[in-house]
Amino acid sequence: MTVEMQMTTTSTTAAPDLTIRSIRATGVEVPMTYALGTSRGVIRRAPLLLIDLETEEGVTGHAYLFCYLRDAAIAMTAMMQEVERCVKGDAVAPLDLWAKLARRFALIGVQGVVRMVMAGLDIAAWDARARAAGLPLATLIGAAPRPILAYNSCGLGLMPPEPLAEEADRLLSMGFRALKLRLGYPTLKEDLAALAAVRRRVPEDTAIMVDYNQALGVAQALERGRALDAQGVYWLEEPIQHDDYAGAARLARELRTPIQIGENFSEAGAMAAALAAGAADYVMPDLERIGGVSGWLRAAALAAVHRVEMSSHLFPEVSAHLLAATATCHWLEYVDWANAILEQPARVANGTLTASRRPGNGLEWDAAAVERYRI
Ligand code: SMN
Ligand code: MG
Repeated sequence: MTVEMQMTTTSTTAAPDLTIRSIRATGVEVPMTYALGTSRGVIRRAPLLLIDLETEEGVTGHAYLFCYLRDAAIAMTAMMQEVERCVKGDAVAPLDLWAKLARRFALIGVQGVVRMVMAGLDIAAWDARARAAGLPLATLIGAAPRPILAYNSCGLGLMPPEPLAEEADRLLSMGFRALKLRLGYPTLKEDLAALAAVRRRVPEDTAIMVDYNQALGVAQALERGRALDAQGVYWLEEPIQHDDYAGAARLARELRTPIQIGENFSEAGAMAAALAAGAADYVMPDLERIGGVSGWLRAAALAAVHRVEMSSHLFPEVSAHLLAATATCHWLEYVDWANAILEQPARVANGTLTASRRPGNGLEWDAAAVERYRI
């Protein structure tokens, strides 16, 4: 090929450079179809922060964050204004943006809501690049949208056995064959009763993951874990404080049920420490805590090297793209929380979710719904 031809090829296939014009953050609080009663409190409405990254070139990247608390959405909106001041006029280059902001926020620390808004920018930046390239995000990062096995993680919070079993039955619509049950009742007996009630109601081959949301001490986790070992639970999630890797390693060694952790990994470095400690059989990083798409890619590489199955935490729409490009792809956590404000909610078929095939990550706001639920 002549030099001239090479240049022509390059200029027609490369995505145009993008420059940040503005970042808009909009807090909404949407009703949830099923309340989420965890051992750490009940969530009935989902506070989300919608992010629009506008570029000088006219492409807009989208992302949303889950804020856990309504007031956190307000704090994160303010943090995002500081992010905007810092990166306005910069190229939409996610790795460079992360590095610049990590320097800017070194003193306050890249953690908590600071890290969450940085992840929001990263997700929106990758979306803008994928849109500009005319490719689904999964394709831009080297894979393609494909059906990812999902479990229904809506509901199944702490409640009496009868309504719990009813809810489990309803959650198996759309072809789901896997559910996540929240545990951490005051007694082991109640944990077992909740599990038994769900078991009795659902088909025998239904996978049941259980999540303690860090409710137990190590000794208690050993006791309850041994009892659960006889119950065929698919995984035992966050039984103890999330960053007690020595304790989790002991559980992983002594219990038969696989230990699942990861929604609290703070960037891939925390996941590296957890894996080095033998603290998990499975991992499930959270998009906004692991550092957005860029952080996810690092975590996926780490999981591949360690040959550990990796699942997602929340954000099913974007996670479906990322899991498609994850070598040790395991389960997608399905929640419907963003459906209320999305123009095209993620579609579940046959218990699987396939990432959007439109350019970008597929997130598009329903403007009327955003107005209705705006904080
Ligand atoms: C969870 C998710 C979001 C809010 C609270 C609890 C839970 C999960 O740990 O893994 O889905
Ligand atoms: Mg969890």
